[in-house]
Amino acid sequence: MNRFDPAVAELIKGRKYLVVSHVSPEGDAVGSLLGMTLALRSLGYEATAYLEDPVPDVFKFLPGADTVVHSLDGAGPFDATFAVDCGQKERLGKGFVNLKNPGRIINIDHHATNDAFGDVNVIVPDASAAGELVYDFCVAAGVKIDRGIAVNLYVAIHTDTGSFRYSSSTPSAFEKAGALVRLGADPWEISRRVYENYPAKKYKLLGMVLSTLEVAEVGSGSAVASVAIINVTREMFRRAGAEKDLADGFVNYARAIEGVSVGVLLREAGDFEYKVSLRAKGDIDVAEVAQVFGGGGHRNAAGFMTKGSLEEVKAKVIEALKGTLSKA
Ligand SMILES: [Mn+2]
Repeated sequence: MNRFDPAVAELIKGRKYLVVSHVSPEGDAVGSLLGMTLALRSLGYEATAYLEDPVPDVFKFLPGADTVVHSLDGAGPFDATFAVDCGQKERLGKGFVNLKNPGRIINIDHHATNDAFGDVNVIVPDASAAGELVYDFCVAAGVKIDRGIAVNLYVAIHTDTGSFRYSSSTPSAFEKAGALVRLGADPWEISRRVYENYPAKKYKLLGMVLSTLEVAEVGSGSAVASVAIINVTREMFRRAGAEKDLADGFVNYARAIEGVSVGVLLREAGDFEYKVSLRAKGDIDVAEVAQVFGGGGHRNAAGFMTKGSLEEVKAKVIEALKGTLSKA
């Protein structure tokens, strides 16, 4: 018995499938979405790839990216929907939540905070990326992994492991990445397109964001942590002429500071509304902090949306971090 058998069994029942992933998609969302879509197509099924939000520019080179749809009006009925890299149904976006006929939902994910919203749930928190799970699905389903699938799954694993720097970089992540390189994924070509291909306006925006840096000591006694906070406003995006996804990854600059345990990026999403990204190094579980605010993620990387002024949101985050520290 393979943990993917129930997911593979869904393929016997139908011919028309939907593949979906989360809003604000990053490399693992897009890569695992497209890897799964191409895998289903290679087996002769009809597969529609849906993302509520646009494919970020850096991932537009991924094989199949030009076939992603952003509306499900009039789509379906589907025999089943494969949701990848997504912990909550709502995070798949309104277009999907409102879809009348998605069929059975096969939830394939690696977020420990996944609420098992599927009819079939394959949740593997040990996996470095949902891309690893799509790889396992391909093996279980007898998919011949071609270059297109390999490039997508390599990008999924490469981006979610922080280019194989994070603790999620398990032997299995390296082994699958190695297999994917053998199957046609070219590491330097992919790195060039993903990491050495930024528009100049991203750096203009980064300059403004880094100038907001504050480092604060949080907690007391033995439970003290250094927290680095940066923020990005709608005005900064406007001045840089940048789209919102150009701030993706900025939070890592905060975490990378010497002595800092948690990096925080506050992104102004609307009037008195912030998207908060948390990145930890060390023992603090930031998924726990995100859950206090109804968000989710991983131990080292989590996020949530919240209301309030910039100062109020900062204070709330620091308070929640204190709460987590005192329990650690
Ligand atoms: Mn992921």
